[in-house]
Amino acid sequence: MPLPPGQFEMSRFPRFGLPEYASRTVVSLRDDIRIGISAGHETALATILDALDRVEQVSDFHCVTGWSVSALHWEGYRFAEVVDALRDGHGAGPERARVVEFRCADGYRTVIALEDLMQADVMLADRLNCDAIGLTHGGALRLVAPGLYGYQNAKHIRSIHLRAKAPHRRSLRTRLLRHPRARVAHEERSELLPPVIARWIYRPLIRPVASRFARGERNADIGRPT
Ligand SMILES: Nc1nc2c(c(=O)[nH]1)N[C@H]1C(S)=C(S)[C@@H](COP(=O)(O)O)O[C@H]1N2
Ligand SMILES: [Mo]
Repeated sequence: MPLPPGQFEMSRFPRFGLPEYASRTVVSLRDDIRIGISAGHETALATILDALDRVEQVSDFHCVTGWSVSALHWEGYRFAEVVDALRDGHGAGPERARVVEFRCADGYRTVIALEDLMQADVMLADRLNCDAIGLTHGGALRLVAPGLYGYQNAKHIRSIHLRAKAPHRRSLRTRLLRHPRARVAHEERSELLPPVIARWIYRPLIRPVASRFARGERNADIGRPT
């Protein structure tokens, strides 16, 4: 696939994210992940996943700071099938849902338009390039949404909630650094800044942030049983 506007190709898939999450090295546990609708019940996501077919896909990944990696091989479940199963179980409730909030084991959160998550290439993935997704890339389960910038591809998912609208007001920092939709094809890098300005601000952050994430991961190895 040709690179989207403003992206460059990286040969290796780095551990990456917002700097404050670099040393938060916690994975989620598949059986603990909850899914629900705002006012309704929560259920264990695993019971929904266990009834679905497993799927695989090869797709590219684009971080808003400008790096992309191509041809990652993911395995897991189609997100749209998870939503359909939830609707079957809950009747009318999810009909009003417009957004989905993901909360992650490291404290990261993001809110995504449901419409963007119903695309055929959106997955909940538990395997990457033939291995379980570990600490590096968002184990036990992460979102893979190739059409949305990396910051919408929530790692270490702990809960998923379908909601009528976003639960929080967006802070100024969030509005500067992220766009509520984040569609790569529309270069939705920032809610407030034009994309070319956002490119210019983001580019110098790539190396230092990648180093922080690599260091965070190395430190997590210390004391781990061998
Ligand atoms: N839980 C969690 N998910 C996250 C992040 C994070 O810091 N924590 N960072 C986001 C950003 S900005 C990017 S680019 C991708 C990076 O995914 P990777 O570490 O697999 O490269 O994860 C996204 N999902
Ligand atoms: Mo990112």
